[in-house]
Amino acid sequence: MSTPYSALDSLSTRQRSQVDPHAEEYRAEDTTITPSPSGGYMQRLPSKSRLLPLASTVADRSDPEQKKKLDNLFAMRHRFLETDTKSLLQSICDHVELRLGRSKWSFNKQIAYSATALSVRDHMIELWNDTNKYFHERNPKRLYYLSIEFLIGRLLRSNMLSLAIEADYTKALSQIGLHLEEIAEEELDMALGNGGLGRLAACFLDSMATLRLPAWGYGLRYQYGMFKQRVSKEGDQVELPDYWLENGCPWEIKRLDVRYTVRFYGHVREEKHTRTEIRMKKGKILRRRGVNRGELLPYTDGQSFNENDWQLLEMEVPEEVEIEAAPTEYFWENTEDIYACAFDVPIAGYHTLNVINLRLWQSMPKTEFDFNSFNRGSYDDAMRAKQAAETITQVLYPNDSFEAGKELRLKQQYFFVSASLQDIMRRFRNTGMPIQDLPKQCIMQCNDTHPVLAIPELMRILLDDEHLTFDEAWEITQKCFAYTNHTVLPEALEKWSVDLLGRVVPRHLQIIYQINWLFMESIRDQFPDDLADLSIIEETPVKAIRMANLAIVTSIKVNGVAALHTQLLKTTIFRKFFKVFPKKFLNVTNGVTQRRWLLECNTPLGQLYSSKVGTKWATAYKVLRQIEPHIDDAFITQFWDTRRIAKERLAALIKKETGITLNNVDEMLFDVQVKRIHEYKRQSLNILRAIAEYLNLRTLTPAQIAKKCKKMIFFAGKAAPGYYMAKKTIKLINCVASVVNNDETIGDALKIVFLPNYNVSSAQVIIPAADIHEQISTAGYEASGTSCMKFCMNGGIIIGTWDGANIEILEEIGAEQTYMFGLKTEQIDEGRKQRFANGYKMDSRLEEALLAIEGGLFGPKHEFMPFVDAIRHSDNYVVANDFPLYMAAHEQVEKDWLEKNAHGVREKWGRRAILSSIRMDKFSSDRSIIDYSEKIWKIKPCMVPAPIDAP
Ligand code: F58
Repeated sequence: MSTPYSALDSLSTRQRSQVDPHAEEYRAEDTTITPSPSGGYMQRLPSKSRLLPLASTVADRSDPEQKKKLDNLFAMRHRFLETDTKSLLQSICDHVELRLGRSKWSFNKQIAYSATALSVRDHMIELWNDTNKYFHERNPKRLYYLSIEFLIGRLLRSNMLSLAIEADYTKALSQIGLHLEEIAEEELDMALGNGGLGRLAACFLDSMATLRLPAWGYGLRYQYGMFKQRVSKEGDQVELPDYWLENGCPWEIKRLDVRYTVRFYGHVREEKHTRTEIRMKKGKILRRRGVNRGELLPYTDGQSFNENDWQLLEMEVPEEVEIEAAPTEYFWENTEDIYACAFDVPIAGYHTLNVINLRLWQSMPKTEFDFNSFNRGSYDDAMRAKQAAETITQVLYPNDSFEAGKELRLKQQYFFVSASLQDIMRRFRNTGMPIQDLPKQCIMQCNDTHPVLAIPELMRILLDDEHLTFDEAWEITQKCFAYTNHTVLPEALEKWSVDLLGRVVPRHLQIIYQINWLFMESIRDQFPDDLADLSIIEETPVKAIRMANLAIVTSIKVNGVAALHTQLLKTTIFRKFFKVFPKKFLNVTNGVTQRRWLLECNTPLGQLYSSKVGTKWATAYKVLRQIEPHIDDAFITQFWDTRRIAKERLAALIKKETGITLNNVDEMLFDVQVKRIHEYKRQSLNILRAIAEYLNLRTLTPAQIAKKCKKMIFFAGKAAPGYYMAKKTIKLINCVASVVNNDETIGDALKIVFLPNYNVSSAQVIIPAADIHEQISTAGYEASGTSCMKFCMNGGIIIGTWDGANIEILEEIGAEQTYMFGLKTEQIDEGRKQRFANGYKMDSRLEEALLAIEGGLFGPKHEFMPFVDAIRHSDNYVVANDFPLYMAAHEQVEKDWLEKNAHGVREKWGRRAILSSIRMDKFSSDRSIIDYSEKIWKIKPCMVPAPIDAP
């Protein structure tokens, strides 16, 4: 019999029957972070110990009354929910009827989705509660991942996979005529991010949970996520609001009990605490001589007196002095206050009992409306404050919003960190530890500079609430933060004007100035010439706070996201900081979760791999390397079978969304570039190459065309609404596509597709289908890039520049598996000079492509002139230099694609694709998170123990 109150002791039989056969292999101590090769629920027990009841509960049990209540409660939920088909079906029906209030006799797919998701969520909540309880009892050091974006995507299938209940639900749903794949399509993406940075945060959460780390994610619950992209008839991007909460979000748990006040504006009142003391000091006085001898008068230097009557004496005299009785106090007053309300999203680890929490904050008014205005009949005025409060988390900012001066963006950032820190501090205070132990108990990772106001906010709490001295507060704060940088573009480094920051958070501006003063003093002697660059305050006419500088000065560690990127941080934008703090800088190369980006999105390939080496690779990617000896003709043929499925799936999506038909996808090279549209990512280079290839096709005879490699050049991605050039690039792609796809003379030789509204769920269809993927940024501009990792994992072959993570990928998978081209980072400046030197001759194919655009072959030439002019006259991203090298690389791609063995199989290509895929272990986010944990966070797993016999 197991001890009561040990919820985990009482897993249902289903869960116990899933004991992983490899569990015995898992010998790592729970003090070492090792992805479990077993990947099963049943990790080794940390000891014979069971999950203990909360200490308070134990105490209560001595009281018979209390004991009875607790026994009754425990009896209600002492077993985990059952997962047999009947129970699951029952649960889905219950949710349809009882939670969603619909009739079980007629409900649509959307309700079926919501009910199924709520049912899955029930299973997660059980584990999530136990995880929270277990963390609370063990009280380990915690990691808080602060990110203003989490690009989660859909959760239904990934949660089912994590809990190992997909097959059970598929069966249950089939009994009422529903297909899991169909209802999964009803889920709206949680698109709370712009791109790579937000998606990285989502992959990291998945790994943190899977590695059983005591970690929390904190973010914002935007009501409108990344805008929906449509393409107009003319080929322009059209932005529509993304109201992802249209049907409610079944994953989140609204926490009415977790609510904090966040303050803005107001002013800071200083209260000096002094008292008057009488002190004796050496002084001079005059003493009368003669009859009145003894009379005393104060003497001031230079005063004249009659020496016959007065004698000058030196002696101790009393004096009144004002002294500081206590440190000056600062009161932030007359603020405008709103509430931050918590919405929790449980994040399940894969095949583990750990389910961690992502807490998203939503802004709410403190008072529903202004009664006075309401009573006066001015309903608009009555609602104004409410609306202003709600605006803060209304919409996700698109990525063109670097410049200072965006008040709402600043308020979003402060709102986010203030709520998160109040929550973190509440949890810390509950431990009863002294405030000086804060760094032993928590570390906060700032995902870029957006959460960096957390630094002055923690200082403010320590100074104004905990009443520490500045030195004490600073000592603690410096040990609590780490900062990840995601860009080397100087213009993308965040700055806030001093005026704005001082208005919105006046106390924080004071603190930032004081931090800067301390820092400047500490380096003044050693780095006198660098002070202006190192200063947190930029002394430009409009003074600004440099958030990256504040982050670097404070953080325990600063990391870049790929080896080249970190190197560039040290030698370019943060060169001077690297001189001051050489030990702070380190690299943690990005990674992606293979669970979403292979297991979930490419089931056929995943199954093929598992058939050879088992399923352990889901938590230990390295296991896939064991496939290498199995790569024979039969395996390669099977690999191509999986690709056909993936390519047909993408072709169907393209047909549905654009009307374009792709025939014979097996033979067609799928050449894919998907990412945010940005000049440095060079969709421009790709579309110019596409035009050049098209112009060449037009010169060929039908017989020659028939021999050519058939290809689809595929684009997807969003342009920031205010980014003119990026939007013109989208239009050009669409206009070129329309001409090429309708040119019957070239048949199926070339198709160009722009798929609107790129998001996580369409990425899960696109990525498995790519034969080639374009990672062609100007060298030195892409911090890392993560889609390249997802493509490679799925067997897409990289055509890329010497940039970001491409370089490390090549080192891992072998140069033979890649098509690398173009100028290297250190050659870019020289390349630019040559490009505009006398005698430079542009590649003739590029010249023709530009002429074709200028000549109006693709429609509104005047609209494309800025695009053409940029290449002709400034070419900041060295498109012209790299163009011939890029064309050569593609010629090689075509040649290799056409090569087949005697059995008509693309054997060599298939082998390279498989090798690319199985050698990607370095780029699993599990590896990244282990690096962060060991090198920066210094945290250890806190594994929720496996159940012991159920009663
Ligand atoms: C991306 N940054 C980098 N920023 O461009 C990419 O190389 C890297 O792989 C990835 O981060 C993860 O490290 C990125 O996605 C944004 O989306 C910002 C969001 C906030 C506004 C400015 C852009």
